[in-house]
Amino acid sequence: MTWDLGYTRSDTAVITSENGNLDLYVLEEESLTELARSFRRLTGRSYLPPRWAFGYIQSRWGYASETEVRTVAAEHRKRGIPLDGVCLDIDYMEDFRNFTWRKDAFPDLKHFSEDMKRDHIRLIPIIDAGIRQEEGYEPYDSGKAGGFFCKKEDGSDFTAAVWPGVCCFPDFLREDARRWFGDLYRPLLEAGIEGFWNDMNEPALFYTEKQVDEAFRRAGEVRSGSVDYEAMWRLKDAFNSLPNNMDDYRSFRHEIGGRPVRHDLVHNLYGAGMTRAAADGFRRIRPGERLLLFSRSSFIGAHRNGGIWQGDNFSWWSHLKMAVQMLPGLNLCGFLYTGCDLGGFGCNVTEDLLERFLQLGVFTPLMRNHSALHTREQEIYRFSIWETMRDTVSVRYALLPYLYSEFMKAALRDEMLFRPLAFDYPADRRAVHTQDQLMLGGDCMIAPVYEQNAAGRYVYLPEDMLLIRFRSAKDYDLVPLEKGDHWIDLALGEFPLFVKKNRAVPLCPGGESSELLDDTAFTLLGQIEKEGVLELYRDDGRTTSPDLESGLTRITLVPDNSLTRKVKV
Ligand code: MIG
Repeated sequence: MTWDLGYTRSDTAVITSENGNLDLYVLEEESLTELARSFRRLTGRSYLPPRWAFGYIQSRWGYASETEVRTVAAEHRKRGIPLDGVCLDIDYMEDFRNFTWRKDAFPDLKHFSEDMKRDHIRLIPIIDAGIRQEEGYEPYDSGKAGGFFCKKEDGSDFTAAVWPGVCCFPDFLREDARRWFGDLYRPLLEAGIEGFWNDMNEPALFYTEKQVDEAFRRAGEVRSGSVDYEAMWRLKDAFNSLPNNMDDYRSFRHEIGGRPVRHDLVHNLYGAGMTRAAADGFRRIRPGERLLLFSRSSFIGAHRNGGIWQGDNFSWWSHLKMAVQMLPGLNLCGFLYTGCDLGGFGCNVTEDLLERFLQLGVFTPLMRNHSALHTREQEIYRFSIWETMRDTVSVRYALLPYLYSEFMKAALRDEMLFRPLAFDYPADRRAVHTQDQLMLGGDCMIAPVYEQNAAGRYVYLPEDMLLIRFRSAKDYDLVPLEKGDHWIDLALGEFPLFVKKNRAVPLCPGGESSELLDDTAFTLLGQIEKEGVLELYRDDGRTTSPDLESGLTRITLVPDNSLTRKVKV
């Protein structure tokens, strides 16, 4: 499909589909908020992660052994940097084969994962879409026997190279193939794993044999011809077009209702199907449990089955801003459990950039520091300002019961967690054009710093609000501000949260893991001039059938002259 949104003509949107098929749904509502809700009512309730998934997660492409992961965890614990999870990237597998783990590096995964859980840290392994084509490797053998892989036109299995070498691709658009794939997670679940990330499920293809042959043929033409500038581009293109090649995507088929369907026509459903395969598998294998699942590729509808992370960003200031701006779009689609690779995935981060990324991450449901192989090591403890970063993460833990509550209320009421100001203040032209601040839940607004060397920023307040300028969970300023534009001083270790009048944000005492938080004693921060209510949702953090009403505690906010007060609930 092509979406030409004001590209050809700035006042016209043109959507064209290659095969002429287009189902268009038109939703009409009185407001953007209502529109978002009715879209979600149509597409289904958002995925609910377990509560521990709101903790800080450390990740890096390259962690290759139990010893290494234990060291990462210990460095956090030693310094009091809160931590709830460590991701295992492809390096934990045997030769990148899905559903295996290196016996030399992880001799007893079950024992290891249980040990980590005793320390309130979960392991979160990655699973890729491609299955290595290799007889004797169980997932390949069973997939082959079931005929579950995508096929070429001649009926043979489509293959392409990805990390494990030549791979076959499960046909996630088929019920029986999804069921087979979902069951492959069982050994990892039995080893105590409670969370996964699904990757490479666009599916990403490094190359096919056919395209390599073609590239060499084209390169050969250049070699024998006269050397000119066009030949140079042809040579370059021959090899640059190997990965994720459109001809490859056109060359394989899915089976839908017994009929073959070309992949490129259903491309975006592939990652969504993988997410569904995993989620359905979890429902069968662990009924009544919420497991963590987030995916790189997905689609409308699969927000019922898992979250997504924002993909391979870079350690760039512009990508920090972009991460802010991606949140409402994802929320609109129902993907509430989301966040970006904090610090940036590609390139080498600077310490100020990581700190500013973390300050955004304090508020995003997925708060994960992730970086690519060969980039600068990006764990908080690698940096001279690690104490500042630790204090920033500590704010997340003080806010965690509240953020979890806001998330659950949004999910169970089919609302967005992050909204552009335009949704809440449609008549306020200044608010409508504000693109670097977001409403968060029912009471708050965020306005992250996303520029290097900035000692603060301008913030537009669409109504009177209380500024909380955080330095740590215990150290913050409270400044009541009036509606309008304000310059807010925000030195490197400082970041703001704005709270509407007559609302309050509860801070718990904090802790090193989500499981160790006391969610019965809070400090309420807010400017209360007339009576208000704080609705705090709590549950066991794992049940799959949460009940909003019975989980809600209503805390009455009584007018007073103080900006803080203690409550027991
Ligand atoms: O080709 O597994 O987006 O998060 O670290 C790269 C290695 C494959 C892409 C993911 C990234 C992950 C990386 N993967």
